[in-house]
This record gives sequence, C-alpha cells and structure tokens, in this order.
Amino acid sequence: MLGFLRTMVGRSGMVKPSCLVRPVAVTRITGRYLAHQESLPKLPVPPLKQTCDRYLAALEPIVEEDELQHTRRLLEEFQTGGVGERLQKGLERRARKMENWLSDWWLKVAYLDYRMPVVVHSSPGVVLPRMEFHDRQGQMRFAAKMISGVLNFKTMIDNETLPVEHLGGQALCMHQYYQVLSSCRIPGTKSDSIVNYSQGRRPPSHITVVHNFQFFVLDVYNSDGTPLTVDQIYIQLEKIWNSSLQTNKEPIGILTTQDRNTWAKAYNTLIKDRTNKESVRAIQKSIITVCLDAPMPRASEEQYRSRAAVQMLHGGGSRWNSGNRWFDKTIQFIIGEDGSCGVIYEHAPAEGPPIIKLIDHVVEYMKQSEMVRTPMVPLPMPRKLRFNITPEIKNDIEKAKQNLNIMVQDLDVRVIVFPHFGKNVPKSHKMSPDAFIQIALQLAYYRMYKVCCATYESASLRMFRLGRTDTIRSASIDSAKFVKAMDNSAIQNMEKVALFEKAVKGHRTYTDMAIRGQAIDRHLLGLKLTAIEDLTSLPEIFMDTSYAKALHYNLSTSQVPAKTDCVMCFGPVVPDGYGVCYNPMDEHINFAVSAFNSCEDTNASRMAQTLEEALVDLRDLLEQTPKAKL
Ligand code: COA
Ligand code: HC5
Repeated sequence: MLGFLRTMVGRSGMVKPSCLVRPVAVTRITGRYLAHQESLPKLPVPPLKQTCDRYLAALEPIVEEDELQHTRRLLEEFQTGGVGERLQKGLERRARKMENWLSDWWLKVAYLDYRMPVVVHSSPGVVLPRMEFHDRQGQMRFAAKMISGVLNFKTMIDNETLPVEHLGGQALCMHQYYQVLSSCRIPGTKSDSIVNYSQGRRPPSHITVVHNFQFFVLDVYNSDGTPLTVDQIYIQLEKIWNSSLQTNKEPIGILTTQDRNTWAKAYNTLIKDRTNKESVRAIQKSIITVCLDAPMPRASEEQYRSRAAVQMLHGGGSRWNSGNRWFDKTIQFIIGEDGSCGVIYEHAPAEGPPIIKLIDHVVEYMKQSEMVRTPMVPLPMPRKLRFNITPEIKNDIEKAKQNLNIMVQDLDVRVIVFPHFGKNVPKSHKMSPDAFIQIALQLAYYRMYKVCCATYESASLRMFRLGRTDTIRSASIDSAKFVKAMDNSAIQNMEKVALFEKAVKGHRTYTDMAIRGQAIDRHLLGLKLTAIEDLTSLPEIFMDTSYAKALHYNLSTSQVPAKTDCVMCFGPVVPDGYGVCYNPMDEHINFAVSAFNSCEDTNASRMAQTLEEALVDLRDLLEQTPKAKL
C-alpha cells in the first residue's frame, strides 16, 4: 500500500514530462475574477540553502543519529557539488515560464498517477449533523432543498459574485471553485484525467441522482434558464424514487472503487457499449451527483457519527450503499432515509475548503428555504440511465465488490466531539489553536509509541495563483523536547509550560512559512522532478533512508474549519498510520481518526482517547501553572 503524498515517484524515470499531462479544462474566468487572479503573486521557489537547512532540522526528531549524519553529508555534497545548484536553476526557469511551477506536477503526482483506489485512499468524506427525518418524504424534501442550495451557490460561481476568500490577511486564489461542479475523474491505464464541463459553450443543466444503484438524469433548470424550485425538484425526486424500487439491480457504480489500473481496464470494457458510454458521460457531465441511500445498520447515539463517517467514505460495503455512488464524481451529496447526510468528494480538482464553503452555504440556504408551492407546469420524467451488463462487466462488478468489502473491513474510523473546549482556551492563553491541537497530537502519539513520527499537516498555498498545498511538518525539534518532558516527573511544570509554548510558537512559525511558499516539501519534490525530467540520475538525497522516513507519514492530518458543525474524515496514508481531520469550533472540536484494522499497532479509538486526554492535560498544565513573574 503506497502512501498518499509519499513522493509518489519513488523510483527514477517514472514521471513523464508534464507536456503529456492531459490538461484540466482551461477556466474561462472573466471580469472581476480575472483581475483578481492576475493580481495574485506567483508561487516562489525557496532558496536552496534554506530548504536544505530546514530539511535537516525536520529530520532530527524522526530519524536515527547515524542516518542524520549521513543525510547531512549528502546535503553538503548536493549543495557544493553543483547538482543542487543546477536543479535549482532549472526549477527557477520553470517558475518564470509557468503560472505556477508546482500545480501541474502536483495534480499528476499526488492524484492522477496515484494508482490506489480513490475510496479510502484519497477521497475525503464530510458528515453533516444528523437530520430529523425518518422516512422517505423527509429524505426527499431535504434532498430537494439541498439541491436548490447547490444551484444557488452555482449562480454565485457563474456570476463571479462569490466573495474572495482571505487567509492571514491575504486574498486567496479562487480557481478551485471553477473545478468542482460539472467535473469528473476518468480512469486511465497509467494516469487518470479530469473532465470539466462547466466552462464549455453549453454547460450541463442536469444533476445525476442515484437510488437503489440506479442512476437518473434530473434536469434542474427550466427552459428559460431559471433553476427549478424546491417544490419542483421534490416532485422530480419522487418520480425517481418510484421508478427505482427494485433492489436487485447491478451496482454498476461499485466499479469506481477499484484500484485505478483495474478500473481503467473495466472502464474500457464498459464503454465499448454505446448505451453504457452515453450513461457514463451523463454522470461525468452532471453538475453533481445526489445519492439517496438506503438506511444503514442502526448505531447507538454515541457511535452514530463514526458510522456515518464510513457511510460517507465508502458507503458501508456492497450489501449497503457502496454501489449507490460514482466515486470518480467530484462532488456527491449523500442523503440516507435514516437522516444521515454528508458529502464525499474526489480530491484531484480541489482542496477541502472550497467544498466546505459550498456545504456551509447550502446549510445556511436550507434554513431559509421553504417549500412554497409553485404553479405546476408538468415536467418531463427524469431519464433513467441504462447499462447493458455483459458477462465480462458482471465479472468486473463481482471482483470490485470483493475488493471493496476487504477495504471496508479494514478501515477503522472513530469520530469524537471533544467537548471540553475549542479555539477559546488556546486563544485565552494567546496560543494558536491549530498549533495547540497539533502539539497535543504529537503528545498523544508519543504517549502511545514512545517515539515521534513524521507528521503531515496541510497548509494552503492559495495565496498564490493556482496554489494547492504544502506540508507543515508538525514533528519538530521543539515538539520532541516538549513531549519527552511532559510526562517526566523530574521536570517542573513551569519548565514544561515554557517548552510547550516554544513548541506551539514553532509550529505557528512553520505554518506562516508554509502558507507563504517557504516550506520544504514541495520544493524538494520540485528538485526531484526536475532531475527526473532532465533525465539525469536521481540525486542521492532522494534515495536516502531519511527521505523515505520523512515521507512515511504515520500521522496525516488536516484542519478544515467550517461554520457547520460537521466532521471531515479521510483514511491513513501509510499502512501503519493514522488519518486525523479536525474542525475546531469555538467551544468544542470535531475529530475523525482513521486507521487500518490490518495493522496491529494502530487503533483509531485508542488514538482518539489518548488525544482527548492530551488536550485536557495541556489545558490543565496551563491553568494549574502560575505564570512566571518577570
Ligand atoms: N493568540 C490568540 N489568538 C490566536 C493566536 C494567538 N497567539 N494565534 C491564532 N489565533 C486566532 C486566529 O486569529 C484565528 O482567529 P479566528 O478564529 O477569529 O479566525 C484562530 O485563532 C485560528 O488560528 P490558528 O489556529 O492559528 O489557525 P489558522 O486559522 O491560521 O489555520 C492552517 C492554520 C494551517 C489550518 C491554515 O493556515 C491553512 O493553511 N488552512 C488550509 C488547510 C487546508 O487547506 N486543509 C485542507 C486540505 S484539503
Ligand atoms: C473535507 C476535508 C478534506 C481534507 C482533505 C485534506 O486535507 O487533504 C490533504 C490534501 C493536501 O494536499 O494536503 C491530504 N491529506 C488528506 C492526506 C492530508
């Protein structure tokens, strides 16, 4: 199992020149946004020495002393022997020529070339608060409002009236908003591609709805271009429901859960048939997909969010809702008959924040929208998408079911609502809440394993044109010093507080550096890919044990703040790791922790519990230690 964002091109010669990348549809942004986009700075290439020094510092808490010495020598050679300089120059040339030297490479290396299934290994899920409805009318009324909310948001995208977002006082790139509607991933035998129909001459006016594994095209605009009302959508959804009552249909969508090479082969078989090809195209083109799910196995109130998290991430297995999806679709809204609801999204076109912005808008919109009865012009019956299932396709579906069920068995997700405090407590101690949480995670990991591990936190690069992410390395020299001191009874609390404050400050400094394009990971990747494109031999620093360890993220984490009280989740990126996603609210924090059952050393519930204790202990440490008198 390969880890996401593990340099992805481990061995030399595996990355093809970027001219072979099938480009994502060029966005036709006009007017206001164009001026905004052009005003954004270009992603810089950090100085070589700065990255080498910071890389060495980042290795210190996670590698052995002899490995560190070896890497120190390799880095010196790299910098003084001319290789580093040459690659740096090459990268700087690329940066001058391109809008963003990283984004094409990143899309390809992190997503399109990655061969693991998108399910669990790449696509994040979002669990929304459980809804009150307990029957199909409630489910459909809710779905109708949700769809109407998405269309309302789409109007803002189309009219370019979405307010420009900011981070750290800087305006952010809005490009990703143009990538998420009417788009879809397509499997390929070596590399996937993305299609985006939103910028075409005749952008799609339909969504796809799937119920009992059967897909429908639902036109959501009237002939005069106005969106259907909630009431109209509701009636159309009822028609869909009534014509998909059979529960014995082939779960064609389950094919999208396979590893990408297997799915690419099955895809070619599937679309040999013209009807199938047209049906697949209709899904790919649709604005979004809405999954009307069958009820999932009952769960206690305490377990509900963890169960809903897996429903969003993989659908629960072939017996449940996994066939009620098209996982290549960029955005799928999921609404269960039992009140469960959420989203899964295919990660290649965009990061979490634009998706969350869309969700926050939809949730807000739904609070206002009423089911006003509109005079009814009869609408045509939504079109059912037909699939001709040959024995070969049937066989592919059976294999997909088996593999998916293994993945489902293997994924362990634990959601906790940490009730004791949220951003308020760190803020009252003049600390960055994100840094506080990250250091708590370092403490939790250390308490469980007595070592520090390579830790990934996503940092947004959207201050730059077409920016995606870089890595905040949360395991630092200072965090290691602190976690080792925290449970040492020979150390005074005052000293512990000082070490804690230093670690938190250090984390915030790394964050500022990362969002300003001065972190180390994407720069190292850029140097490596430059070497590969130049067809020169791969520098030794990229074949070093330290480098492999630095990219083996036992903790893969991400903060995605939302106004809505939701939980975001994703799988671990290494077989023996954890995925930790959190949404810090003012007075509580929602966490989702994932791990693989097949790994004896990891346990999502234990990690969640240890994290909870670490957070409480850190607060107590601050509150029980009198401030040193100056
Ligand atoms: N004292 C008091 N308050 C402080 C503080 C301090 N020392 N430091 C920060 N705060 C406040 C901030 O002003 C902010 O206030 P707000 O709640 O009013 O907005 C709040 O605490 C949160 O700040 P912080 O916890 O430091 O985090 P952040 O919001 O700056 O986020 C990242 C940090 C890394 C998450 C952010 O920079 C980022 O990159 N986000 C995108 C991540 C992403 O893309 N994830 C998904 C990938 S798909
Ligand atoms: C809805 C929340 C989605 C969060 C997804 C996320 O953080 O993705 C990371 C993207 C990146 O480039 O850092 C990858 N990660 C899940 C492996 C952390």
